[in-house]
Amino acid sequence: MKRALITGITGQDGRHLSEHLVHQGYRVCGLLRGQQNPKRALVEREVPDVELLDGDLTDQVSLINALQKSRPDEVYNLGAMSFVTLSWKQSELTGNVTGLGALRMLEAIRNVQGSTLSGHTEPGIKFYQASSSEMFGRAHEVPQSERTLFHPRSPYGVAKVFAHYITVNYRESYGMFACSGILFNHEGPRRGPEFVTRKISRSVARIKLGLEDSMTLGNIEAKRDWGYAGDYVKAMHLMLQQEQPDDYVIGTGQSHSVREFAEHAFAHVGLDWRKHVRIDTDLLRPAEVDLLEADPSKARAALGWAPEVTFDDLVRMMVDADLENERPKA
Ligand code: NAP
Ligand code: F7E
Repeated sequence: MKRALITGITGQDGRHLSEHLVHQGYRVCGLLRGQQNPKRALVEREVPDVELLDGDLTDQVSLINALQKSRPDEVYNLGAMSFVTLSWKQSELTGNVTGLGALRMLEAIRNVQGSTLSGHTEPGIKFYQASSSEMFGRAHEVPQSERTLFHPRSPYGVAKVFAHYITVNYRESYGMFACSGILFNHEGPRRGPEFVTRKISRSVARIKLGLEDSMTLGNIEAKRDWGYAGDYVKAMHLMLQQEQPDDYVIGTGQSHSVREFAEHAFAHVGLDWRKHVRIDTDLLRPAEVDLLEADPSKARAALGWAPEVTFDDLVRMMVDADLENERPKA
């Protein structure tokens, strides 16, 4: 039985990935931070087979302990301060968790494998780093591939660039089986309500149910390549099953604006978005990422990966799930 350790187990991807790995026959451990993490119960309910271990990406010893307890074949580093807006307000924390957290985990792996600073490690524990399309930021070309220059536009994007390159560097310096998945936006009913797609699907449901009348948005012209999280975690797993470690762009190859997402979501319940959406300039970011669109051809060819859920399916899935969540319980 293969074993995996996942950081960020309480997040959207952690819950999808753990489900996928349990289904593949893995024994899965997840790193849980804090004394009374409010999301513990959620993870225990959704993926009861996962064993939760205490630890925090800002605490190196806790990572070593978690590795010693879980003895994983594969480590998936999904833990991060992942909300771009908050990264301007808590830039140091973002650098520490999202950037240095990856380095701490790589060093923890070297520590438990008994490596020396100069010598190459045996490619024992495989490592996956959750890199992000936010690294492309003010994109130098459209679509973006593994060869596109990085130009991050937020403290979050900058921290992810550090984590990405330290992963590449540990692969090259120590021969570690370390991969980075450069994932474009992926969403679904488990998406945190602070992100724009879930903010919209939740508001649409509440407006349809008569619980609210309007919602606010910031820059509705921003374009993203949105896919479904359940499809994307399969790519993470596939990367660690290859002969050689490498980096891959994962996305759909199609982009849509926030305006289009809202239009589709309101239309799905028979409403006109223009009657319910107000623009709030306080929601604009100090520096915006205008257009992200993936070129996932390498992943398609090398991993045989392709997304299954379309943009329309995704919008419908999220709105339907929120109609169910928000419906007053009898
Ligand atoms: P998410 O829902 O925001 O989850 C983030 C996870 O990180 C949570 O489990 C959180 O735990 C954990 N975390 C935060 N601070 C931590 C710390 N100090 N130590 C350990 N864990 C900590 O994010 P997601 O959407 O699942 O994304 C997963 C990863 O992929 C993240 O690294 C994200 O930056 C990256 N990514 C996401 C996307 C996307 O579109 N979703 C695209 C590209 C890359 P708590 O619940 O305890 O806060
Ligand atoms: O914003 C615009 C906003 O916060 C998308 C994270 O998972 O994906 C995510 O980062 C766009 C931006 O996601 C609102 O200005 C308009 O242009 O949903 P978001 P994100 O910033 O793209 C990447 C790949 C990650 O790696 C990150 O971890 O929508 N927007 N109005 C708004 N955004 C929010 N949140 N709220 C609004 O009201």
